[in-house]
Amino acid sequence: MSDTPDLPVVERRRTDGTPADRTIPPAELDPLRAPTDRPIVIAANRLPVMRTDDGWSPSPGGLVRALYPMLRESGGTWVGWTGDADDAAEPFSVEGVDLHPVAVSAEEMELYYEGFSNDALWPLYHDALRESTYSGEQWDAYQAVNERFAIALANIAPENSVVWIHDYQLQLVPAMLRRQRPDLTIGFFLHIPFPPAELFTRLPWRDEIIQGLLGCDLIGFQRPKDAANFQAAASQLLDADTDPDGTIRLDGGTTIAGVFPISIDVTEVEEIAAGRATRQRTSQIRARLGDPEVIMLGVDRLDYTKGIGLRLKAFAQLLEDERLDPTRHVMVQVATPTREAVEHYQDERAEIERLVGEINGRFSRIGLPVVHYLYQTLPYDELVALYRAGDVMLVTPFRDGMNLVAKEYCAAHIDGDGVLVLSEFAGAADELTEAVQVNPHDDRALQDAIVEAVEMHRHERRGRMEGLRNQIRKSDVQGWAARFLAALDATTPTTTP
Ligand code: GDG
Repeated sequence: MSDTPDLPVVERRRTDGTPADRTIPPAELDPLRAPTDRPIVIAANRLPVMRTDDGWSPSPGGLVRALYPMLRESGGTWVGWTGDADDAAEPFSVEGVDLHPVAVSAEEMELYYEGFSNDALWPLYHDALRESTYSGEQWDAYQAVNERFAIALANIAPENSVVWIHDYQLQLVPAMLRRQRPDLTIGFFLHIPFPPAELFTRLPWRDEIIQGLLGCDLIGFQRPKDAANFQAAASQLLDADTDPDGTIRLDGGTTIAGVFPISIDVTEVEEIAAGRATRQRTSQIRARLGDPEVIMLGVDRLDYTKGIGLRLKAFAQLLEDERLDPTRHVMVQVATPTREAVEHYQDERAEIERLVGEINGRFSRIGLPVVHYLYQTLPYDELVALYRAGDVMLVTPFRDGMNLVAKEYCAAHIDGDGVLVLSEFAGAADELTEAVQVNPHDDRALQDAIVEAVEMHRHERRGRMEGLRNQIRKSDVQGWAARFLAALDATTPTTTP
């Protein structure tokens, strides 16, 4: 839940240009009952809808598909920004779900969103992979937008309802809301890692962020380590009492830090993968790439956390050392545009494009590039066709909350084949133990992992993929949402200190 839009989805359109999910029929979404009798109110930086020629329709993607039916059933509301600066749209409703826009000005977009959220918090929460910018002006805007969200929630949440707030852009909202509405049950899910205390304490406003989050009854994290890091920060900075079971007590309030690894809509990906059009497109992609023996695939937002550059360097070294052969092995890298106004992202793009040019210049043949690089947001069914075409999927982030691409790749491989190379620093590594796991900082290990994947015997490939697919089927995004909401419902609302 990190970018434009701030949900783990990007616009999904069919290859003929029509939206893949213009409308999500209620019948398709209804089977899951909300695990609480109380109305649910969601808050996220972005609303779960996109503009179409006919108005608005739900943004496609797993998270929205999981939450939409619950909201509709519970008579709930989603509070968020439309994505356009200064858009003070009136509340509206899409397919039975009430949507409540929160206005964000052009200046706040720069200071709160690109600045504090994506140039201070994002790098700090990802191992400080880039220098954070800490600016009082950005912090002021972050507080102002969080306050606006809290006021909107306080005004619209029905009495004793359940409020579920999402991600690092809104960490102050829980305590702001708690002060105004002690009757509410408040949950928060952090989609990105929570850093170790020794990094987190660099943040000039570290106490305020912890206090903000401790307004919750339940905070969900992707990995046990994230929950432990948060507990350690609360204990060290605010002297909160913490229990090994995740309970945190401060000033008469109780918050639980729990672990809820997010997942994907497995059925949706499997259905797209099984479609005739997808199968045809997969064959066409292979043919267009020159029918190579092995297609290696990378799919990422173009973010410096994702390790795209080191993956390209490992591929280049393997070609150089003749462990891979440019006539038999090709790489496709989809790098989705993201946060283009932020300087670290401009630098990362320049470096990746330089590397792609260098590798192609050295190893390609006329009409047959060895790296196919797409700086584009592809239609979702095109992405699934690519997943199916990919023999080896390279997911090598330096740090990643979960990484849904790794799960989507496995779900798309309904043929039971394919190898996933996965960084141990992606949250998905906890569950996807049948992947070829690697420390991406170790260049030789990464090269060896790629060769191991390329040369893996069919029997082993299939055995591992079966394990991966079984694991993913066991925990889809619907189950994730249901587990979080059930745990939240089970907490006792804290009272105002
Ligand atoms: C954050 C956390 C956590 C990518 N390119 C295209 C496209 N995508 C879609 C993928 C996938 C999503 O974007 C990316 O999700 P990830 O999980 O891989 O990464 P982040 O965007 O960084 O997400 C992450 C997540 O939140 C959820 O909690 O897992 O750790 O950083 O769904 O399919 N979709 C389309 N075209 C593209 O070109 N249509």
